[in-house]
Amino acid sequence: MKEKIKAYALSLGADDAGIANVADYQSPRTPDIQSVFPGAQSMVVMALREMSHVESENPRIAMNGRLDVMEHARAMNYKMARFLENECGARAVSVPLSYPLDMNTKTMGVIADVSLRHAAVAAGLGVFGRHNLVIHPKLGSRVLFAAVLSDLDLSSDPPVTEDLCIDCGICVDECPAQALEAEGFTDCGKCLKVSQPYGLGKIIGFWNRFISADPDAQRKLLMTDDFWGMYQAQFIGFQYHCFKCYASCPLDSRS
Ligand code: B12
Ligand code: SF4
Ligand code: SF4
Repeated sequence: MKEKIKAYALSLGADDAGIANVADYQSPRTPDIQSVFPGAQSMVVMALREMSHVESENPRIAMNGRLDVMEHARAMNYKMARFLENECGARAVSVPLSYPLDMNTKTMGVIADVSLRHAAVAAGLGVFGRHNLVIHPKLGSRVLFAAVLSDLDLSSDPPVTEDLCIDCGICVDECPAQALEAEGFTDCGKCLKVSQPYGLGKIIGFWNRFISADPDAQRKLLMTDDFWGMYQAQFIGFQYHCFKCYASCPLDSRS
């Protein structure tokens, strides 16, 4: 059964796939998996390589490449959930790739329902590196993860035991936000300011300025780059402008 599921994942366009029993999914900050999907017993985790768009200094080209991967992953998740239900007799649900996220003032919108990095580790697809991202043994750092939960009782694939990160420190030095200074912790506030310049922080700041401005100043605020960037972000979703920790790591599929 496991081999059949993984072969199907590859046929959908995944670069690699692994399976984790939920007992091996250890993610202390995300909710209990049973509250996400009651009856969940395992997860199929798929790895997708990102192309060279992550190297682009043009934020539209970089983000457009990301949107392509996300659309592909979303279609893969739907097909995998259908396969598990139609061909394997399971109940299955797809995990959000990045969003929807629980946006609230307590978790500050940085805690997912299912942590895909911890899911990938549990499914034997990689290990954490100094950049706090998961490095895949063949694909390196430039990889996204997608997952589908099901009630199939499947065992976990063997974990990666090798420490893949070579501790060169390039990701730390290249981070324009200095968000990776402390080991094992990403300073989300710092990262977000740079990686999502039209995110919630910008929107709150903008509307705070707007409500305390007089009508003439309000009209001027509507003709600023900030407002126009926010306009575009509202239909793109999260709009990443930084991929440096990811792209600077020498561990990529070509190394
Ligand atoms: C919210 C979120 C963010 C937030 C918060 C990140 C964070 N601290 O978790 C922000 C906006 C800052 C962010 C930034 C980025 N993100 Co993001 N993000 C997510 C999301 C949606 C949820 C993550 C989450 O729940 N975190 C909360 C909990 C799980 O984190 P935690 O337990 O506290 O773990 C933290 C540390 O303790 C440490 N850690 C935990 N265990 C261990 C173990 C060891 C050994 C080590 C060294 C560290 C470590 O890692 C975390 C870093 O703070 C996931 C998708 C998903 N559903 O998982 C993508 C995801 C993590 N993001 C991803 C990426 C690529 C990025 C960015 C490169 C932005 C971009 N251009 O795409 C940066 C990288 C930032 C970085 N170097 O850490 C990928 C990572 C892929 C990979 N190869 O690992 C994911 C998995 C999306 C996906 N579908 O693939 N992200
Ligand atoms: S995405 Fe950019 S700002 Fe965020 S941690 Fe990585 S390099 Fe730093
Ligand atoms: S850039 Fe160097 S230190 Fe950072 S994750 Fe990659 S190998 Fe590890």
